Amino acid sequence: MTIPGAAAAEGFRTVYGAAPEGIWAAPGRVNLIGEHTDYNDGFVLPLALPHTTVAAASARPDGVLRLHSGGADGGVVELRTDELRPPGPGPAPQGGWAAYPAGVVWAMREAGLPVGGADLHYESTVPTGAGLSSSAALEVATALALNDLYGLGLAPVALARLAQRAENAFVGVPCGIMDQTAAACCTAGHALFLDARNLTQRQVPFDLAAEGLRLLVVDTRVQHELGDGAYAQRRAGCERGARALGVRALREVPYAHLPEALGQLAERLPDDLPDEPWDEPRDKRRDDPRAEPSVRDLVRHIVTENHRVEEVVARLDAGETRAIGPLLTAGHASLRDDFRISCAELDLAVDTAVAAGAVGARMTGGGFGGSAIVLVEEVAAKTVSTAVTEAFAAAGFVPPRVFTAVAGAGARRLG
Ligand code: GAF
Repeated sequence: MTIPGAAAAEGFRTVYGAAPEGIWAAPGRVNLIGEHTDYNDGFVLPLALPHTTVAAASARPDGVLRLHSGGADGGVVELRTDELRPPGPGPAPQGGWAAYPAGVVWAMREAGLPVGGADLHYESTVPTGAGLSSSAALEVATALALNDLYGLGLAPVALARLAQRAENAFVGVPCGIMDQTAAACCTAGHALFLDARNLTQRQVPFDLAAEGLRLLVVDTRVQHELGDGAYAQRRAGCERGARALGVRALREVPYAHLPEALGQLAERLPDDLPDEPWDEPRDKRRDDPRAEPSVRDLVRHIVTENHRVEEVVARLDAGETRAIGPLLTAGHASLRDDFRISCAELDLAVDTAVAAGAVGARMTGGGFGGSAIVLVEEVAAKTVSTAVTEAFAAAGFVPPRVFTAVAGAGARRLG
């Protein structure tokens, strides 16, 4: 995967007529396991992709922020840093891709940091709308550039928090902290074992090639925006569950106490949705209003998912990488049946991959589209990938994009 550093410098020169002061990059990610656990103060295990967003940038003394993207339509977006405000109700005045970097500048200034104007030009190889965290890559590349240009001296986790603040308060997406921390803190050859409660972290060696394994990413090409309500609905349901159980966050419910917790929820939330087996055909699920999960289902997913993350890390620490496969596949079933955020394309990718001999597979990211990951023996990678592509064709779905993920580096300065 080519890092588009030279293209970003060249693009900057073309747009702004001078060389940039520097070039910074931040990656997309896949999450190995630990989905929707981040905003429940739980565990996640993402790894950075080689796909990156690169920002070529220079500071400006006049408080003007100019933003330009080589991949987006439209010209230069020009804003005044002292006029940046999170949009109120109604259409966002700074909407579109530029809201992400503008939000980072706003978040830094709101935090009292001495950040002024800048010229920025972006190039990216992170697919957008594929659940691979292109937004966080854009935010974190921006945050790192401003950190250096204005000598802020902030640590990567602090940049991740500011990037999340930008996305929550300025863009209006109630995401957790996983994607921004992955973009800021991942290292090549490792997965990042992150405790989202306090951002303590450990780099877990993840070199699949050395073990004759591969991680495939299947981009279903079904696009889903996190801002469209279903993500917020799941998050609100988890918070309701935590309140009913008298805990600050669902992370505090131990796996061993799950049956007891589900019993308490049945008593304390009499208006919770009934236990209804969800037997609609899979292709109807995405738009089915009955697909809303009960609070008990949400809690079951979060508690079992946190446990799966710890189990996966234990297997990786023990050098038993193949043993994580069934845990990944169980994680998919939980997201499909309890959290109810899968879709026909993701289910088909996972089911076909497993039937064709994959070690394990699951959807990754926020859900309702985006990408699946498939852990597969190196020798079976082609067979499995072909099986998935053929199954999509047979189902009449848009052809998926399949590629290999190798754990890449986190955010860094390129020049
Ligand atoms: C999205 C969010 F941005 C993350 O914070 C996380 O909740 C993820 O969905 C699901 O695990 O990527």
